[in-house]
Amino acid sequence: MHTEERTFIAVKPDGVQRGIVGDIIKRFETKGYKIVGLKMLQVSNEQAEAHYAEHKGKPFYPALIKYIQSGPIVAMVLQGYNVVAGARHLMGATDPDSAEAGTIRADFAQLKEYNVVHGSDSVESAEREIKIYFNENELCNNGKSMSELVIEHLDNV
Ligand code: RTP
Ligand code: MG
Repeated sequence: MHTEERTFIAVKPDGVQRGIVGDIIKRFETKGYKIVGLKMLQVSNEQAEAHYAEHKGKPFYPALIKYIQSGPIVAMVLQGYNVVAGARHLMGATDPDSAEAGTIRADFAQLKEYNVVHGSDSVESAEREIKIYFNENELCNNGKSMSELVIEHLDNV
């Protein structure tokens, strides 16, 4: 039995400031993942610390906390089969110089300190991160099937 899972994705402040939110969302949408939550927000200190708790104590942690709060992010929850790993595959490696061409980070970024996008690294991380940024009532049941819409419409006219 195969089921859908959810992941937490964020266009980081550099991606928002550079005006490439649409390009980044498009990569996930055209893959076929459903957007079930989407909003722009300014990350609070509490949210930043909760999100990056695993990195506390590492040399890059202070810069990371500053980076994620340096402007608004566009936060989203994607749903689909194997979406956690699949979204990370589309994002590419943490360091854009190591990321495969065609991935978001290879195509849109140059430095790991400004790598434009975040994606959860496991289903457990996703559940934890979604709760930091979204209330359950902000998540929508996105059926996302054009043929369903067409048939439903045609059956009702
Ligand atoms: P993310 O959490 O943002 O999706 O990225 P990731 O899993 O590929 O990488 P992770 O190890 O979780 O690191 C989180 C973010 O911290 C910044 N970083 N800087 N200066 C450094 O050595 C360094 N290492 C990581 C990156 O912005 C990375 O995305
Ligand atoms: Mg990570």
